[in-house]
Amino acid sequence: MRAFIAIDLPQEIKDYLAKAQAKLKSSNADVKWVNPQNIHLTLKFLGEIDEKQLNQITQILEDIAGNKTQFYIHLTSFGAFPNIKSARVIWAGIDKGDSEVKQIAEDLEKESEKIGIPKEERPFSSHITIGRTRSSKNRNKLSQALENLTSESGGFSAEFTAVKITLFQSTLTPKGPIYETLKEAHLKTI
Ligand code: 2AM
Repeated sequence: MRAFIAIDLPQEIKDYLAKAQAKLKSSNADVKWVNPQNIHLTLKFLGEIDEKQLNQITQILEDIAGNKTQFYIHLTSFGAFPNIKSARVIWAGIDKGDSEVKQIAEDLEKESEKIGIPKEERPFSSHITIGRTRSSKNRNKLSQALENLTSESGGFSAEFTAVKITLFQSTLTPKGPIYETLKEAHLKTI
């Protein structure tokens, strides 16, 4: 099965990101927006895993989560990869909570490599993907809209407590991916 590990977001954060998408949509850029219910913070993309690796990864999740404490994640900025002027992946960035997220991602990377999961070649950069461009149509308007949204962040930001890490199964369909929770591992209470 195809799987990945992520921080699932509370409903109010999904609603907040849906509002951000609505503001960015006014740029009329050619973007495939992520269904707000599917938005998450990816920690490690696993790709295809077998039953044995599924059991191993479940244990890894328990071990890592059991050693970490819940923490705050603060969303403030909006941007794009590879850069804001030529956006391909449009994201919400995280401010408070970034070092904790990175640490969990690094631990997952290290442990999953031991069970034969391919190593991620790109350096980890915490982000929450909210859309992917299909063409360069109106890319300048989109970059302006992303900058406006970030500068509004004094009044347009959100915070939540990360309480668990989730193993998702991802099934690709012509209508988009379907994500199902396979395992949730809770972080220690503050
Ligand atoms: P992204 O947020 O950076 O786009 C589930 O598919 C998640 O795994 C996506 O949100 C994506 O993170 C991440 N991912 C990493 N590598 C991937 C790959 N090769 N194919 C699909 N998704 C990948």
